[in-house]
Amino acid sequence: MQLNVQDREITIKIVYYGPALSGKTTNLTAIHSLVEDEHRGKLITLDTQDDRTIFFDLLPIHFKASGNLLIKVKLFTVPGQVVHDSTRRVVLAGADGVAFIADAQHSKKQDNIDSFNNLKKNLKLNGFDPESMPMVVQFNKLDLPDTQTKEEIEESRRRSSHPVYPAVAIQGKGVIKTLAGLIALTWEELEKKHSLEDKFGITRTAFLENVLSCLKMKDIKAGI
Ligand SMILES: Nc1nc2c(ncn2[C@@H]2O[C@H](COP(=O)(O)OP(=O)(O)OP(=O)(O)O)[C@@H](O)[C@H]2O)c(=O)[nH]1
Ligand SMILES: [Mg+2]
Repeated sequence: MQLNVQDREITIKIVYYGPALSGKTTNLTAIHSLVEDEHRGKLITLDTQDDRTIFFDLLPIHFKASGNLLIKVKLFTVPGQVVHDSTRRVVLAGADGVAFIADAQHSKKQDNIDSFNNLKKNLKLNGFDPESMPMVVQFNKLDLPDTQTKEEIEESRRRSSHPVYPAVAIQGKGVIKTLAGLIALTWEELEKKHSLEDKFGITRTAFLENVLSCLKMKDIKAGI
């Protein structure tokens, strides 16, 4: 996180992590089209080969919170292919929150587990404690056949210490809920570490209302 108390600016870094082809880039594309123009910058997709991320994607979003506080959120994706591990570690550095995008197809279960373990390893290598990193899990591609059932997702939710969200990112479904949930968690953690309420005079509730009103505008219109 970057804090600029004088200019009343906070920059938060969020990283979309997960196995190859789980839909990380698709989440950013969907967010780009769902968030109002005034709240987002350009979606930058760096170095792709056959639509596979080789380096990272970046989408900056921003909004004004009460008390004239400017919140900038930088959304990054990592490349999911196993071979790009060192890039994943670099992109993960300095993250304030992680959205783990799992592929809900039964055939991808092991890939999800391997990627989750890889995430924990890279968090540790970057000096983070995986337990205290704000994190949400998204089960994506629920439009496909042979994906995890509602009951299976419910079971994961019960067992997981992280909030779990269902999604069909290609249709924009679930992506805003995932992001809003993660921003809320991230704020709580940053508040603990940096006493943001004292510094900027903004309460958690006010912050969340600001985030939701900014993120959900088109989402609600689209009936998602
Ligand atoms: N059916 C379906 N396909 C999806 C969904 N989300 C993404 N896809 C497709 O899955 C493929 C991979 O999506 P990406 O977003 O590029 O995946 P990624 O996680 O960024 O992949 P890497 O960059 O290789 O790590 C693309 O063909 C997407 O259109 C979804 O919800 N349903
Ligand atoms: Mg990608």
